[in-house]
Parts: sequence; C-alpha cells; structure tokens
Amino acid sequence: MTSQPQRSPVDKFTFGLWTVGWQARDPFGDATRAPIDPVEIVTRLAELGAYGVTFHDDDLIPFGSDDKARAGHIARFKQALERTGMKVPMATTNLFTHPVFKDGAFTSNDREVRRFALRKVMRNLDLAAELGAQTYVFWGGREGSEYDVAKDVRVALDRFREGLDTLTNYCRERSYKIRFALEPKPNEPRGDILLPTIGHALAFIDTLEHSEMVGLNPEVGHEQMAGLNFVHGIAQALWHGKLFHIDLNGQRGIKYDQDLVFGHGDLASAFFLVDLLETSGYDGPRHFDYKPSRTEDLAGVWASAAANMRMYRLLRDRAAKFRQDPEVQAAMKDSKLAELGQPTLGKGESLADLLRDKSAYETFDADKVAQRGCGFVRLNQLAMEHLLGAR
Ligand code: DIG
Ligand code: MN
Ligand code: MN
Repeated sequence: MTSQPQRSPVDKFTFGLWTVGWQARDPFGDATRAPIDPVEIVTRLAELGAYGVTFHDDDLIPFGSDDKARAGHIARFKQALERTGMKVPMATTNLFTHPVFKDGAFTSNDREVRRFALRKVMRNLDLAAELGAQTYVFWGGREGSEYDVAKDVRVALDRFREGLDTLTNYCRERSYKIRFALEPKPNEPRGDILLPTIGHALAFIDTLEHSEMVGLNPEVGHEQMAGLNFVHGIAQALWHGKLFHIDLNGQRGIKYDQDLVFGHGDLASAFFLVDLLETSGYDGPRHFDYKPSRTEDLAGVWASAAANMRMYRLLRDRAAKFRQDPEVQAAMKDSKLAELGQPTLGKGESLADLLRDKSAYETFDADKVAQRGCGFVRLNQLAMEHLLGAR
C-alpha cells in the first residue's frame, strides 16, 4: 500500500462521483462517454487538488448488487480514499433512477415503494456514517407530479415528513453524527417537484420532529430555474442557520437544468455568491454538482472539473480585492450599507418615544429625502470592474 501522499488541499472542494462520471446520456441522445471507475474518479480528482468526493449509493454500488459485490465495491473505494487522502463529507441516495421510483420515493402513492425507499436510505446512511460523512442530502427529484389530480400535496407532505422523521430517528438511535440537507428544485424530472425552492423547504423543515438536524443543500441552477435570485436564497438560508451544504454550478436562465461549470452561467451572481460565502463564515464544502457538457471527451471532463475550482478561486480573489478597495469602501458608505445594520428603533426606545419623535413623521420631509441618490449603480460598476480584473 503506497503511503498517503502529502496532500493538504487548502480548499474544501468536493465533487459528486456522478458529476465527472456522467456518461452524457440525455433525453434525446445516447451516452457519448464510457463509464469511469469510481477509483479512477477519486484518483484523478485528488490529482486535480480536490478535497473530497460525494456519492449516491448507486454511483458506488450498482443497483441490485449482492452483498459480496457490494463489499468489494466499498473496499476498493475505501482503499482509494486511504491512498489519496480524499474525504467523503457528504452522501446521498439515488431515489430517482430506478423505474420503481417513477412516482416518487417518500411520496409515491404506492406504500410498498415508500417503505423500500426508507430501507434504501437507511442502508446508505450506515455506509455514510462508516465513511465519516457529516451531511446527508435529500434531493427529492421524483417527489412530485405532472397532474394536480394525481397527488394531494397536503398528504404527500405528510408522507415526506414521516419519511424524514423516521430517518432522523434512525440516525439518533445509532448516534450518527449526520445532519440532513434538503435540496430544492422546482421541476425536472417531474413536472412539478415538491419543496421547489429554498423558501418552501425552510417552511417544511420547521414542521419536522427533529428540525435542528435538518437544513438545506441549495443548488445554484435550481433556484435560477425558478427565476429566483440565488444569492438572496443563500443569504436567507444563512440567516436561518440552515446552510448545511451547497451545490455549485452554472445555469443560463429559466430553462432545463444545465448543471454548467460553476460561474459559466450568471457570472455576476457567482461573484456575489462567493463574496457572501467567504464573508459569512460558512465553513462547509464547496461542492460542485455539475455535468461536463455532452460535447466533451475524457480530457474535457477533467478540464471541466479543474475549471470549477479555478472559477471559484478567481472569484474569491476578486471579491476579496473588491472589499479591500478604498474606493469601494467609500462607495459602500455613500450607499449607507452599514446603516442598514443599525436597528430602526434606538436602544430602549419605546413606542411612546417613537410616537413623540416629530422628526420621524410630523416634520419628516418625504419629498426632500426622496431626492437622495443611493449610488448603487456606481457601487455595482466598481464590483463589475473588479470582476473583470479592470481594477
Ligand atoms: C441533483 O442536483 C441532485 C442529485 O445529483 C443529488 O441527489 C444531489 C446531491 O447534491 N443533487
Ligand atoms: Mn442540477
Ligand atoms: Mn444537486
């Protein structure tokens, strides 16, 4: 066994086995690439400087493998992790590929499917705990419907909650140090997916038996598919203390889920996202859940993996320079960014005090104050110039 190479990746960049391993089969075309052995993926990503890998059960252990074959796949994977020093911070379950999940997993109308899904997750939670994963993602890609008549969402949410409560209790009984992260997506592959956005998921999490164990794994392109601002969504997830993990990629507007390289979609949004992640204290993995475009050969696959990490590092460096720029700091002051952090009521100010303050209403000159310019365009121009490397 070769000794563990001296690797100390400075960044917690992680990739799903399913990302670089995507054979580029899409609804309109066959695979353009051969499968890649998970051991090769671990090895190549380690060489590229990644910190770790993540996986669905079926990415590592083909669906239907017997116990002997399963043990063999796991043993090879563990050896590759040991040899490369790669970590496994997150795992998840494939509850969407096999036809049995065609009407969902936790919310399938078919109770037998729901019970099978719970057992499939439990089995992979055991493996996730064994591999030291801290986060377990639930992307309910098949939880949803094409026809409103086919799914009473109120009842489906009962089953979704029952499933997650069952699984948080499963982890608690075994003292697994694992937190759950729900991954919202508005549609695709279902016509409409349950818990479609960060907002829906946050409200749902609050109803769970052990809501403290459950947070979010938002994906850039998924919120943007719904026409929402991903930076706002992440800010609210952070505000709730629920950003447990994140899926970074690129999306170019409201269309099918493109899973582009991070930053290859809305670049300005990616710049402000990195600025937020780096200044918010989020210390979780920077996980790339993307697909090497179907046009790429194997060399292109590895180049695309490297591109994700390079894009993040470039954006991080430019966002840091943006914040260090004295002209930007002055512009932020002019735009009163710090004043937003000042409570609207004074310390200990009562309602009676506010009602007595004539400057807040009786003598307030709304027309005069309305004349004040906010200076946001100048501030954004400075940000764009830093993004473009022009400052
Ligand atoms: C798709 O965005 C989903 C699945 O790939 C997986 O379940 C999850 C993990 O990040 N993302
Ligand atoms: Mn996606
Ligand atoms: Mn994802």
